[in-house]
Amino acid sequence: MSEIRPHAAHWGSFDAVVENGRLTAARPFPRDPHPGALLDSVPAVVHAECRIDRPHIRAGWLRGERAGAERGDGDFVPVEWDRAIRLVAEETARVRAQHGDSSILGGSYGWSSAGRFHHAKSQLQRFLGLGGGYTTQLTNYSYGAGMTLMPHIFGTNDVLQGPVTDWPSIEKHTRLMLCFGGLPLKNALVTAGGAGAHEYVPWLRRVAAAGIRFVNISPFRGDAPDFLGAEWVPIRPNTDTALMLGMAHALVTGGLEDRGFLATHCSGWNKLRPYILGGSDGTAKTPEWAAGITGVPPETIRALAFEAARLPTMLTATWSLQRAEHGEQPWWMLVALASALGGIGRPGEGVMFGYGSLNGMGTPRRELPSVGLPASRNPGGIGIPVSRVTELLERPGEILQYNGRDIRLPEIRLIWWAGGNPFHHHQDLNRLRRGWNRAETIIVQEPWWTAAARHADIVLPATTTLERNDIGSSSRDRFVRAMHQAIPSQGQARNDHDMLADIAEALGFRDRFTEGRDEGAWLRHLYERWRQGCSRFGFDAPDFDRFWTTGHVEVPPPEEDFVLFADFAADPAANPLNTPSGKVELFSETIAGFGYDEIGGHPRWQAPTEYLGSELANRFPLHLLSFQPETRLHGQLDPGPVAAASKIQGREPILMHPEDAGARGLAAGDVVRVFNDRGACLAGLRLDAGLRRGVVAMATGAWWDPVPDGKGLDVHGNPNVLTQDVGTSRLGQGCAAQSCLVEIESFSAPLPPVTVHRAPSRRTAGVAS
Ligand SMILES: Nc1nc2c(c(=O)[nH]1)N[C@H]1C(S)=C(S)[C@@H](COP(=O)(O)OP(=O)(O)OC[C@H]3O[C@@H](n4cnc5c(=O)[nH]c(N)nc54)[C@H](O)[C@@H]3O)O[C@H]1N2
Ligand SMILES: Nc1nc2c(c(=O)[nH]1)N[C@H]1C(S)=C(S)[C@@H](COP(=O)(O)OP(=O)(O)OC[C@H]3O[C@@H](n4cnc5c(=O)[nH]c(N)nc54)[C@H](O)[C@@H]3O)O[C@H]1N2
Ligand SMILES: [Mo]
Repeated sequence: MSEIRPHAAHWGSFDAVVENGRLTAARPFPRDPHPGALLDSVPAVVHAECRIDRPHIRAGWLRGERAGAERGDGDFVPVEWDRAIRLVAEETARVRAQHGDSSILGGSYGWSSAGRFHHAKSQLQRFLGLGGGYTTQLTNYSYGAGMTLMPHIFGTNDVLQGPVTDWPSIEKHTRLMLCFGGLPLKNALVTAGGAGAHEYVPWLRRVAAAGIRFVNISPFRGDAPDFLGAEWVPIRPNTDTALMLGMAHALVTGGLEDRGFLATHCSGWNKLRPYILGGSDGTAKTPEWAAGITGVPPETIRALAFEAARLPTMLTATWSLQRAEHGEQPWWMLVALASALGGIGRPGEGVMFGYGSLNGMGTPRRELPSVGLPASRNPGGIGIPVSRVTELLERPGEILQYNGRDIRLPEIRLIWWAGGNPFHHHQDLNRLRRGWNRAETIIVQEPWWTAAARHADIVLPATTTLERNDIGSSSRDRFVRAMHQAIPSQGQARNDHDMLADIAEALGFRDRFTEGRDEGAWLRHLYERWRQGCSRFGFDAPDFDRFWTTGHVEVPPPEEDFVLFADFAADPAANPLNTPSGKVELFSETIAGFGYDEIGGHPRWQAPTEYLGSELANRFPLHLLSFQPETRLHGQLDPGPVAAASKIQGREPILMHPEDAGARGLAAGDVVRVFNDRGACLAGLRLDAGLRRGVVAMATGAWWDPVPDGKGLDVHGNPNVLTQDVGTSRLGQGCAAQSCLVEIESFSAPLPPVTVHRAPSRRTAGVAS
């Protein structure tokens, strides 16, 4: 007899099919118009061999090896929950008392799971905030540079977080869509908080049928699905700013710029224009100049500019463009280009970031709150930009500059992570590991033996969403989903909330943490808060009991198309932007005033230290893109069958142009060694003529599996052993993962096995408590 339970995940809503206490299938939510294949991985992953079955403590930590200890040798001692809770509470109290609250790093960045109550990162932050405070993390990996820049330029982050101008407006009004980074299908498999409906592909098909001309400006042809019929402009990675400048030059010299809009809606054109024409630095940013940098022919650059001036045009860039050294520049320059075209705030025109980056961007949505835990407080209050985590660990006491602020870096003694995987998300993992090992104690809450859990001292096994009740919700999705518990806790796993409540009890603040509610009472409470919030926006949601039995609430789509900045476009004096000038800032006095030499007052071309035009390309002649995986969500679902089916001899595939492979004597299906000065990994070679020559691409997310030989060869294929760990600039301090050069050679030694999907070896002998 099978039972069916409604459920939700970042990769889609589904009906959980349960037989004899085991999840046997995840059947797509019937209301989802385009469910994704990632659901096929769920049952195997929930019951995977690499689930953490009970609390574990690193044997060395129990022997007193703390700061400077090498982690990751797999030598763990299983312990009872009571003992784990006691040790964690004592250690937290000790560190707070001896070193202060800011010596605990608890930002705990990561996607956690769908389900807004049991959201692990929020639970941990609430716990650490109530306990006295902690060092937290600011911005994100996704668009950290962009989200720091855009408030200076547009006075808002709506242009990247949404609501962006929606697909119905594009369908009716756009004639040309220039897509930097394309409109990839793979990224729309997920929505943070739980995708009820995957509406991206249906909308893309509709806008394609409307006869819009699409241009995919990307090193990778595969960034646009065939049905768009997109023209492909293969550009060198990290050179988009130069292409945009070349287009702007063609507009200005052709007299095609919208002078009215530039005068009434923008500030700083008088400074940017001379830069484009060469008056301010002696170099005219002609299409010929841009061609030398981008590898795109000057005729193409000119034609793109003239077409964009002639047709109602939407400019868009994926978030990836700003995850690069000087990543602020292409986004700022795209805003400048849209300003020169004059379409900002007109239906179907202007500039938006990330239509192709996540399901739900551009989907029509009503302005409504989403379900969530109330924001927690952090009295300690120190925050560092998230992608500067290694620097934080490496140079305590020193200053980190960020967006006009000088942040003194605290000395971190205790690292605590729940719901994120730094050994997935961070760059230059060998360097991260050295910084990480400086901590005295590392606590990780995880359902699986990820690399982060393997590099912890105290490992607390968390349940998956299937083992608890919750509510799935995202502001980008029309469905709020009931997530019914489908199976019992696996092994001794516990909910993050419950384990933190017990630790809070040992520290004397259980009641403040739980507010006297259990899971059921919290869900009702959060739902009711949401329901009341909705009624203020004129939407009457059903009561909790009806919601819970129906399994979902559907929010009707809005009646009108949405156009971002429409009011501002219509009357900039009456509806100014929230910027110092009230206009779009093509020159920012604020940014110029920070005095950072790597970012000036207006967008400009700056060569990254690593790209195909830099000197380092003589030694490492291939530009590595590490994009989002089609087969999983970051590291999540990597042990599942969908990811396994794509691997080559168990290694993550790397895409390469056939001629680049031929020049190195490599063939499809080979296991190759990808390397630079920072590290090396193995990968399985896949040939793809749709990649620009000199560019290789590998998805993120294969679990880091370094051989313990001291040299750290990752045998599985995690691109973050290769990527560069620098901030985009001192303005954004975003992650610069896309600025990375490598070389590839054949790997002829016997293939080391991939063991990371098995539980680590462990000592069962107890150690006295
Ligand atoms: N090279 C390169 N690196 C990148 C990027 C790139 O483009 N290139 N992209 C970056 C981006 S945009 C992002 S957002 C990051 C993503 O980085 P992360 O968000 O850190 O990656 P995830 O693998 O989703 O990590 C979430 C972790 O939470 C765990 N988890 C799930 N449910 C629960 C739960 O209920 N309780 C607990 N305690 N844990 C749970 C999962 O098992 C998983 O290990 O990666 C970044 N890294
Ligand atoms: N299936 C799946 N979907 C996901 C995720 C996932 O893990 N799995 N992660 C989600 C998350 S957290 C985020 S933040 C978003 C990220 O969304 P994006 O940042 O948009 O995703 P990417 O796949 O890194 O990049 C999109 C494309 O940009 C191109 N590109 C890279 N560098 C350059 C460049 O310099 N110039 C140009 N013109 N193009 C370039 C690459 O070819 C790549 O395919 O994706 C989300 N969607
Ligand atoms: Mo992200």
